[in-house]
Amino acid sequence: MRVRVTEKDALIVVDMQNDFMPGGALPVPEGDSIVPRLNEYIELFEGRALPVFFTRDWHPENHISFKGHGGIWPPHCVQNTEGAMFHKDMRMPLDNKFIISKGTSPDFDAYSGFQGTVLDSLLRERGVTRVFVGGVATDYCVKNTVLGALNLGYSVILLLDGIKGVDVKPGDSERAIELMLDRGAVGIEITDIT
Ligand code: VGL
Ligand code: ZN
Repeated sequence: MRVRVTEKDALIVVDMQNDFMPGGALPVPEGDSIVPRLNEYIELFEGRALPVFFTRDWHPENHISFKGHGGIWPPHCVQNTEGAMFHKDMRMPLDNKFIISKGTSPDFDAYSGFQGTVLDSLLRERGVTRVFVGGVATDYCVKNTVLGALNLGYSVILLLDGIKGVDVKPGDSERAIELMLDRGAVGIEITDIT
């Protein structure tokens, strides 16, 4: 496959935060292994002055998704804590970079970067029609962000070499990838970009 990055593209890096990395509160196995590859994609977009969006889980202490507050997850990505910070090696462009916080109110959860955020309006304002998506977790926030983008009418390129899943049930990530492709996302690896 050959894919060319165009003026109407944006990159969305999903939830590359310490709590989702090995040693974190809700670790994605090998979540940190995709940092170098994601940095390559970021550099590519940065080099062409194209926007890069970083989503982050940004929960209050009493968030509804936490055990003891009605949810299934251990507390994670609590606002302003070390666990909520981006992995220290993530490349952060100085220009044309946007941080999108989600799951910020106690009573609502958001697996999609579009849910309750300004992500769609920022993309639209910039004339973006296609998004490249990578990050964690394949079977939760990546999946929901990709499906959200498709529902909103964006074309979606799924970065197969820049995603990792949690696999609460074995095979969850593989099934999530199949679902995203079934819905119209196109899966690529960095060598497909020309
Ligand atoms: C996520 C579980 C809970 C994710 C966020 O970023 O995929 N997963 N909150
Ligand atoms: Zn969360």
